[in-house]
Amino acid sequence: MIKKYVMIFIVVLAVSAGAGWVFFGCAFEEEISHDPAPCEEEDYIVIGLSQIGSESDWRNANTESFKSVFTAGNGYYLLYEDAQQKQENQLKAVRDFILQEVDYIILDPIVETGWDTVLMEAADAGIPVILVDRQILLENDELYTCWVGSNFREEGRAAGRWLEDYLKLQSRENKEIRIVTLQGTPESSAQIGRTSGFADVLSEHDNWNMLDKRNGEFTQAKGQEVMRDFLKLYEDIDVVVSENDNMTFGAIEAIEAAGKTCGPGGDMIILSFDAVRAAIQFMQAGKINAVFECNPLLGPKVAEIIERLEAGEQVEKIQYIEETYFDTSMDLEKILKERVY
Ligand code: GYE
Repeated sequence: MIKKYVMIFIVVLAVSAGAGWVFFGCAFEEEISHDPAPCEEEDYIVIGLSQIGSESDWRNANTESFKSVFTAGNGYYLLYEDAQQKQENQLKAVRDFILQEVDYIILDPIVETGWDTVLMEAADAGIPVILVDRQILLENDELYTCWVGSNFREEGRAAGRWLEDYLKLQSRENKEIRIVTLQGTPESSAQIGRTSGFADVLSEHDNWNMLDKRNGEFTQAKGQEVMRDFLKLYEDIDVVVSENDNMTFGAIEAIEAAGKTCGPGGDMIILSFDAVRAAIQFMQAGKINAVFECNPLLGPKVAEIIERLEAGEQVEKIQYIEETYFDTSMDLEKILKERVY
């Protein structure tokens, strides 16, 4: 215990920019409140959060969601590490959290494999690990407490089902449909699930022809680059499946730069995932056909789990977040008004 608080003190000194708020927060609280409880170190729940990076609007909303809930005011001390898209950085972050004897580790694993050893180390140290967003493949599921996130395969299937219905409405259900896919980070569960979910529906349609699938790294720049290549390689593309909104934004730029159009009534049908505000706006502008929601606001749910664990309760191992989809037939103005990310 002593060691933990010594470590926290060192971290507080070292990371003065990030942690300055603790001091200010405490000073401020002491001025306005006679109850100093939240500012005594031993009352903080110390969280180590290993985030993947900042590749997309989704990711930024997800980070913000955690930061807004794990505050000193709520009784938390958050150690935040951005892995800049590298698993090795995440492994190092988790090991640092173990050394600092945090109370909980929150890990958003960039890919599904390669975590067994480090999770064993966390288990040996008695630190519960909560997985968020992406999942991992483990020999031993006991190595993490629970997982909270989206059903990516269902998202992929929903996109496939939406396309089926849309093609029927256009009386194109028996025509050849030429499809390309911009994929997210290879081997991430968001990529694996969305690709395989869409493939489930594709396998039911002999006339759907998947021309190509390439890695767009979940970023706008790479999405644009890959779409530019697709447009050079394939003359007729009917559908673009883009495994996140930011790649979609890049793809739209490439499509328009090539003198083509997309969205309802355009040359290509665009299907996207995440449903961040900018994607809804692109739908309003008639450039995306449908977006399959992936909810990044996991902070409150994880805080609730931690409260239950603190109270000695059991929590469900796998916890899915509810999600929906949006298309241009809906009242997008209203959706945008209610949208917080
Ligand atoms: O769809 C994408 C991203 O893992 C669900 O990661 C997440 C994905 C999200 O950066 O935008």
